[in-house]
Amino acid sequence: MRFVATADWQLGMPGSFLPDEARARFAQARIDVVRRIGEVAAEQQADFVVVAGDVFDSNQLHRSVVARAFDALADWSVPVYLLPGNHDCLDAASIYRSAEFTGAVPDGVQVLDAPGVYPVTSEVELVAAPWFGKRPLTDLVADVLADLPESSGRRRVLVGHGGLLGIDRDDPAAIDLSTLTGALADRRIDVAILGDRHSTTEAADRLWYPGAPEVTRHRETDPGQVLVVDLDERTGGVEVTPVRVGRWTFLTHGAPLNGDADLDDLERDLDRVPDKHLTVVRLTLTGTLTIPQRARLDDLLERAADRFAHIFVWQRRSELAVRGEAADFGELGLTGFAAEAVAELTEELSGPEAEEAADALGLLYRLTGAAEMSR
Ligand SMILES: [Mn+2]
Repeated sequence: MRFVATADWQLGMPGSFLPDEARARFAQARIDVVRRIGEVAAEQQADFVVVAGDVFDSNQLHRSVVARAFDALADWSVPVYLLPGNHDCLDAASIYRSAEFTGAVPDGVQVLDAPGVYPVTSEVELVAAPWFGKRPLTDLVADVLADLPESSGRRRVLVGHGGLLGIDRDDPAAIDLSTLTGALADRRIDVAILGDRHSTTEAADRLWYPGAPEVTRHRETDPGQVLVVDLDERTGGVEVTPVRVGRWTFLTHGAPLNGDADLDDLERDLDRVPDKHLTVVRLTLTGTLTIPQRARLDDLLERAADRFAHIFVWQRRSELAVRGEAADFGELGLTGFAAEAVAELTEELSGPEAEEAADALGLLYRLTGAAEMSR
């Protein structure tokens, strides 16, 4: 039998780091990927889909997020099981208990709202460990494994959510890896699917984090996928195939900038990135530029911002100096107040306000240069 494993849809995630226009498209992308997961499940003739927590980014979401998610799920031909995770836990304010949820659940959608065993087909059952609060005081996966009833003869898929003890975190809710791998080794469960880590990860044999189907942060190394899991009901053998479903990309690009040739390279590298409107670029810029080169960089970044979903300089990892010479402005023939400002700012370049001075000089250069040229 075959199923699709996914997690961390984070529906309704605010994306507040994005410009308004991109933020709306980013939110829609998380709904669109739900449709695509349904298509993958149908194409792959999966028996069901399981979402291992953080289906919703929060329990406090505008009702349109639930409505749109349900519209997408209503088109699915494959049943889906939703596990509450830490972001969408089953607390008093749970989104799974809200009127907009309970009043409109599409056929084929089931919430795993209690720990324990859920028969899914004649051959397989889920062992679920849902979250009931943001800070559980125990390892929920270990708890459900400790209470596991005797085998029904069905193959068992554990569905949980959380980081691994000692690897991701050390809080009391962290999942103990050895308890879990022990249960896998002695076949109390056949495969384990966990949410929380947004990068697709094989944490141990038959123990997988599918990752977020649509990227959420730059630090994720391998997001944008779901897992097609083949479970041999006779032998218990497991084969996992990641399938790409995400459309957005968050990339980090490092550029040493020490002259016009480096700026040419940066311009060319950015130009080559596909699907710019679905790409967020984080730049680490190092080196030293002259004032005209700095002005060219600012102009280049402004034009890139028109094309990319978002592009920004990662200040913490960047160190870009500007080498100012009054001669840079010589050809512009500045006089009076403007010439004085240039002289003052150039001096500031070696002081504590160097960054602000470089910004100002770059801007001044662009403005006066542009004015000069249009004369
Ligand atoms: Mn998550």
